[in-house]
This record gives sequence, C-alpha cells and structure tokens, in this order.
Amino acid sequence: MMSSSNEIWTASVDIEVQELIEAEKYRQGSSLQLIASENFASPAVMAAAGSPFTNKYSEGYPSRRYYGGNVHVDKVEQLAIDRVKNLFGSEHANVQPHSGSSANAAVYMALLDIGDTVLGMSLDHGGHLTHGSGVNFSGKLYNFISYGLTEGDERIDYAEMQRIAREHRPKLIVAGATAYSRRIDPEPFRDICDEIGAYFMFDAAHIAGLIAGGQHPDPVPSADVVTFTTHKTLRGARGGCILSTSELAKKIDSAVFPGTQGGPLEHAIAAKAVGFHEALDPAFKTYTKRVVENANVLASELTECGFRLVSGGTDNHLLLVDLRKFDSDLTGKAAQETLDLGGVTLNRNSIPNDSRSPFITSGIRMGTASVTTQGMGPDEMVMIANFTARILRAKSDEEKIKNIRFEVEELCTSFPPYPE
Ligand code: DSN
Repeated sequence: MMSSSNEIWTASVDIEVQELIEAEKYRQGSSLQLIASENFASPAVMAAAGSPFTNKYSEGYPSRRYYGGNVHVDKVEQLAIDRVKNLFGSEHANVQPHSGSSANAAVYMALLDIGDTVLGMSLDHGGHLTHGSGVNFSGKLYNFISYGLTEGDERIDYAEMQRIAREHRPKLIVAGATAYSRRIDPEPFRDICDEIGAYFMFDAAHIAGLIAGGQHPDPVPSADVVTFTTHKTLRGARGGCILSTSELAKKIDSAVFPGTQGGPLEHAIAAKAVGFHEALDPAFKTYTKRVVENANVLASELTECGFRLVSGGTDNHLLLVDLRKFDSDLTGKAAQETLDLGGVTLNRNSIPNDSRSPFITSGIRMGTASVTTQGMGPDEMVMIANFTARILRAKSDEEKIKNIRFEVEELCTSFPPYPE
C-alpha cells in the first residue's frame, strides 16, 4: 500500500530545531536589530526560500541546463534575471552567486589572472574582506593595494586613490565598502579606470537597496561590473548577484558556473525574484528614503548623547560610531556585549586608524534598514540613541540594564516585523 505524505514525514518532525526557530523569531522581534547588513525579508520571500525549488539540481543557465526537469526552474531564474535588470537598468545579470563573497570571487576570476594588481578600499577604513584582506582568498590570490579615507573629513580620498592607481596601474579598481557612511561617487573611479585601462567594479552589497530606491548615486551606468547582496538594504533573500555590461556577460557567467560554483540554489533564486518584484514596487522607494532619514535622526541624537560619528554623520543607512569620546575605556567588543544584554543588537567595528585590534575595536556600527522595515520612524530613532547611551553608561550595573531592556522590548513589540 502506498503511504500518505504524513506517514513519510511525521516521524521526522524536529522539535529541537523548531524550538530554535521560534526562539530566534522571538529574539528578532523583541530586541532592536541594528546590524547594518541585516533586514527583515518579507513572508513571501521566505516562503519562496523554503519552497520545493530547494530539491532541484540545475547546473547551467536558463534553457542551457545539464540536467532534466528544469522547466519551472528556467522560468523562475529568467524571471529573477529580467526583474533585476529592470530594477537596475543593467545590460546583463547573473543571479546565481550564493553570497556577496561568491559574487566577488567570480568577478575576480572572470577579469583577472592570479597575481594581478587590484586596487580596493582598505579594510581598516571600511572595505570588505574580499577587497584584499590578507586572510581572505582575495588577498592571497591577487596583489591587492588599497586606498582609504582622508584624515580630515574621513571621506574617501579620491585624489589619493587616483594617485595610487597611476603609480601601480591595477587591472581592476574596486569601489564599495561595508562600514562607510557616506556617498560613494562612481565618477572618479570611472575616470581613473579609463585613464589607466582598468576594469571598474562597484561592490554595492550594502547600498544596493538605496541605489534601487534612488537614494544613492547609481554606479550601473559607469561601472563594468556591479556586485551586491540581495538581503541587506535590498531586503530580499540571502544571496548575491552580479550585474555587468553585455560585453562581459559570457566571462561573468562562466566564472560563476562552472568557474566557482556548481548547482545554483534555485530556492534562493526564486526568493531573489520575489525580492526584486517587491523592490520594483513604488513603496520600496519610500522605504529607502525613510531608511536614510532615520539614519540621519539617529546620527544627530547619538551626537547629542556624546558619541562621535566617523565623518560626522551619514548619507546612507549606516553609522560608524567612535566610542572614545563617549567613554575612552569602552571597547567596541565590550559595547556590543553590553548592548546585547540591553536588547540592542549591533556589531563592533574598527574605526579608521583604530589602535585596538579588529577583534576588540574602538567603534560600533549601526544601521537603520531593519528598524525602518518594522515601521519605526524619527521618534523611535531618538529613543534608540538614548537606549544606546543609557545602556553603555550603566555598563557595570546589570539591574539597570535589565530595566532598560524591558523598555526596549516594549518598543519592539509595538513594531512587530511579522504581525501574525
Ligand atoms: N557581513 C557583512 C557586513 O556585515 O557588512 C559583509 O559581508
């Protein structure tokens, strides 16, 4: 006799993981999520990510697969490609990268030979691991050199970037950052790339949503390649994506598959398609505008509370806070841990020219993408800045921190990310 689907699966119900999922859902909804690279994906995105597309192997690209049974996979991947091209106005898109790092690895493989010189933003000044860190494949396989921020206003030193490019003549220049709160102007990068004959790659992982929403200068018309993650300000499924000119399309596609990846994660690609659909909705523009407005209010109020912000403020969704003015003994690590106890979740971060190690740091990074998705606005940003200051002032008083945590929880439960 054939067994029903219930008989197949009930024995496998995993209470332990189910409980952990519930606990994580509670944590996300009852504390403040201020990690600048995070967001709340919509229920529709999460449903697609949990769909039966997870069962399918589909090496290759739409209508050029190595396995059978890809009739629906082809359509969903093509939908994701068409939507993201429409969203960013790009000539070509590859939606298969599993992450931002995978996307960057594929671009390097497509455009570089091992040992080639690449110019990227220094990790110490806000760049990403894949922009040449010595402990990352990028720094091990390629000869990365770096540009950074000016001493004075802590903005990208475009003149110095161009001087270094003229001197070292890299084959690729990478723009983009993970902890930089100001606009990144694509034009100086394009100009110097044209002058020295380099490729121009813009890593828009953090700001992809802001670009789509018109809140940040658009690098797509001037860059040869734009990489990004789909789950940060873009608020979609966890994963990566590459946009390029048609001229580079074949090189990029071959570098993703078979160059650096095998079977694509079609459930993630289906979820990316849903996220792109949501980002094409006019309401997404309004959302991104609010993200930036909220970041500005948070920046002003933190300054009022005695914190120094690197570069003095923000143009995007994130803030880099130098803790030394607020409390010279307070490290980023201690601040992160204390704030976690108070229900404020963020990450420690090096500040430019930090005297402390990247594991300890003198700074914290905050972002407004998640709290804005929850519906919080300027009034709540003022509250968040004050919670942050009060928790850190109470750093050795657990009872006080516990009481502030109740206030934090009260705020969060008024803005549930997933109202039932
Ligand atoms: N982990 C991401 C971030 O927090 O910026 C970068 O990969």
